[in-house]
Amino acid sequence: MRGPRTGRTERTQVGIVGAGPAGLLLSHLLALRGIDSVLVELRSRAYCEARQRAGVLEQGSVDLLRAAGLTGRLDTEGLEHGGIYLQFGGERQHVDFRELTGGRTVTVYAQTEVVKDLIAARLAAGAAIEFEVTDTEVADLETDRPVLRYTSADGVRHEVTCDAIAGCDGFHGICRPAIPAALRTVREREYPYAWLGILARVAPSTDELIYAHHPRGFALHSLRSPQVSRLYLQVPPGTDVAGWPDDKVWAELQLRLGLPGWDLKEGPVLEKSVTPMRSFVSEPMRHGRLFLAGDSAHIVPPTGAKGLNLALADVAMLADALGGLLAGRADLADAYSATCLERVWRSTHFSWWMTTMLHASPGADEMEAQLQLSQLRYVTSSRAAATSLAENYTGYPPLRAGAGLG
Ligand code: RFL
Ligand code: PHB
Repeated sequence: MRGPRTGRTERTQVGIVGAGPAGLLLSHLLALRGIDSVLVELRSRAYCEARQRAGVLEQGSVDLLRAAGLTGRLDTEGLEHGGIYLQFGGERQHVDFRELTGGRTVTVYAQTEVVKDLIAARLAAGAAIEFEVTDTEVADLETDRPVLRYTSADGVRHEVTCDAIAGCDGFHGICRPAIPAALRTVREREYPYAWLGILARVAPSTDELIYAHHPRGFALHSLRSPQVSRLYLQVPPGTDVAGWPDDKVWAELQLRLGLPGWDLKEGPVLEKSVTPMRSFVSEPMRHGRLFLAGDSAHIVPPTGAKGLNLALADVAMLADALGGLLAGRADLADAYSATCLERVWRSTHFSWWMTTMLHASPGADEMEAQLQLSQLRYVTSSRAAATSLAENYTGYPPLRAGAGLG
């Protein structure tokens, strides 16, 4: 391997590590405030735009993207949903978010599309995004001139002096570990199951998402467009997709989602992958001039559809905090971690609650199954319990529209 070519020293206001939804939206929100940033990303643009992940945006996330001028395609292609179905014990019950929350909804619009829209908007504005960088490092975090170093795709080593650094580099990134271990507290739970997800070229068989509790394990019917469906199956952790040919996936989905008189339509499988399930929170989300946002600081299991929404909410808050800090006011930056963590813990609890209510734990006895079924019957028959689910799913507390824009 050749060493990096001659180093280059540069200056920006905010160095951002990671071009996922958190890093991209932060760079956009900062630009709206006239703040410069340099955004570095390990992967290629094509890889970032193709990665299949989340699908559900809270209303507050949609409002935030709209206020930031990013909803051109979302407004025409996003599918607004006023509720979900919970299926258990051979019944399918609707939870009506609009009615329970005074009109709040969620929007199905794939994370890949959010990422494409953000990359296009940043590049059109002439932003500095470096894809396919290597050897990213952050240093001097306890000074007011932290440094971001990386090697760009052409082999040149860069050293960028910043006023602040945003660690938006996901769960496996380098920013969280740059905080001394003695100053970090981690709370974590691994679940004894994973999700096998498929993307299929077939019209959705449902008008709203179906979350199904089944003795064979959890299943979810989600969607992407009038022509493309997204479906998930609970599988053991570490499952190899090679052991799940398409016909086996469809047969299992038919068993877990099936109801008399309802037809699950099948189609060609476009993508298939397995996702582990984890709850993880690392506190605090700030160390000196390094601020963590999104999956770099916290992970939730996907059952509550919260990960992407938390990432967007963090950077809305961070744009405000950095705007203040760069103008000489530290109050919002000082409050950043505690303010974000309140929402993070609410979503962590909600995601854990949805996950444990809906999945079959290996070795679980009939007692556990009956407790889950009782909870599901309660949530679909008590207005108070249904309202709690609806208020959390659509976003609690609702994200202030325009947050991050000053
Ligand atoms: P990301 O998206 O992981 O982006 C981090 C970026 O940082 C880059 N990176 C580096 N760059 C430079 N130098 C380094 N050393 C770097 N190390 C890493 C990475 O390449 C990457 O591009 O984090 P971000 O921006 O915080 O966004 C978080 C979301 O991606 C995540 O929370 C959601 O996808 C979670 N999630 C869901 N969230 C929802 O809100 N609603 C959902 O319906 C939902 N469904 C899901 C999900 C996640 C899933 N998977 C696969 C984990 C469904 C699934 C199956
Ligand atoms: C998705 O459409 O990918 C999706 C929807 C709801 C979830 C998780 C993932 O809870």
